[in-house]
Amino acid sequence: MAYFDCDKIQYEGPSSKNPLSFKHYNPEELVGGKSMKDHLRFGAAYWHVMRNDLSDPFGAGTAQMPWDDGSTSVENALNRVDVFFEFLDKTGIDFYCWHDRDIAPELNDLKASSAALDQVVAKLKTRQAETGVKLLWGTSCLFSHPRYSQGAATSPDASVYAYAGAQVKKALECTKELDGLGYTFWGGREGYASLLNTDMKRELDHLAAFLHMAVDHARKIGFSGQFYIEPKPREPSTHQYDSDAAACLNFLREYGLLEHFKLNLETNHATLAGHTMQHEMRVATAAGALGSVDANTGDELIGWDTDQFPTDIYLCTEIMLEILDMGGLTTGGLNFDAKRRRESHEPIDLIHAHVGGMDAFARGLKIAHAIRQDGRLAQFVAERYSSFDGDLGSKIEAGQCSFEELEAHSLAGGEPALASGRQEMLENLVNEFI
Ligand code: XUL
Ligand code: CO
Repeated sequence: MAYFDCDKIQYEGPSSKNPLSFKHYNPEELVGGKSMKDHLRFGAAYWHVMRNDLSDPFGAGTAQMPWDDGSTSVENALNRVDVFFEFLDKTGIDFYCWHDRDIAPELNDLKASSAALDQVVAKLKTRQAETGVKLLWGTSCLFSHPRYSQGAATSPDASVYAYAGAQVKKALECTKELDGLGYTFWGGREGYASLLNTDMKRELDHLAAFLHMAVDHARKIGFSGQFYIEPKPREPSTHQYDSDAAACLNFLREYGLLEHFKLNLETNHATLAGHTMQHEMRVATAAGALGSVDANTGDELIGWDTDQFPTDIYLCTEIMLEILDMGGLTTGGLNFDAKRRRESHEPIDLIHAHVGGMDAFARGLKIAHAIRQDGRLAQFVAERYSSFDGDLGSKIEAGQCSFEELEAHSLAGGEPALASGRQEMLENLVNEFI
């Protein structure tokens, strides 16, 4: 039974008027000697594609899901797997991500929930083998169930902490079973609403111990995938410990975890933190810790995590510039952690949404590649810092300079003649390529 009313989406080129075609994403087309497919490594989020009913705080779900009987049965969960793979086949998306409780039901009993998970994982494994689809990363839902209302790895209750550990243990084992390329920790409710009832230092210590246990368990079971932390500053907690890339890197360094973790950055989380996505990516790359991307966007006029599909060509260009600059994605991908608007309730809207995101990123890739080939932007930046290539600058960069030498240089050289930053000229240059 097919649920998405279309054939497999084909590349038809920029002049096509068919909304269910790729105008720019041509999977095998080479950009700089590498296929678009390998550059972009698109992933689909099981939670949005299969489980998001498009409800919001003011109203019920609108999404039509004719395949779903609304029950928490394992049978229903198994049925969803086939629908999801129909979706992946039609969009040509090669990777996917899940939370344990998206793919299998929470049965309010650890043993029963884990047994249900095993059944669904077995089916996912079969479907992966049949199709070549890969699991980009798995994660554990440690934020929906009321037991986690005060946090999971930062809960004040050691029994809740233990339950969360048991859940991650199992999710890690399932990720390994599915040859997952990574495992993500998003903060969920790891944060606080009030300091009146919170021992922050203790919670941070507990979180670090939890992540160390995850690393240890991965080693024990032979899981060699990449661990990620996904920063987000607020929502659901007022204050999230993993608030942005810099905060995560500091936490990972402080607790000796940086060698085991990279960052999975999400655009809407960056903007909630008061940053651009490009800023967050640059912070991560500077630390050698950019791992993967949750590809979405927020809404300039709405102050929460709207998880919209990325359609902005500037945004996709900036993201692809950062990815190309770091030498490309390795374990990570561009996971569409994005949902349709509540008004786009038909199954086919899922296809429209992903096709649009894929095409926007394909354009971003081609434009970013062209900007890099052109070389003027990089050359400008290199020249802007070229005074640090001289004798004094090299000494500074090598950590071999003193304030006495800086003073001597300034006394001899007088007032420095500053060059223009030329921001507007560079913005115009980028526009040449858009
Ligand atoms: C929440 C979010 C999550 C993570 C996985 O804002 O982005 O879906 O990506 O837990
Ligand atoms: Co995300």
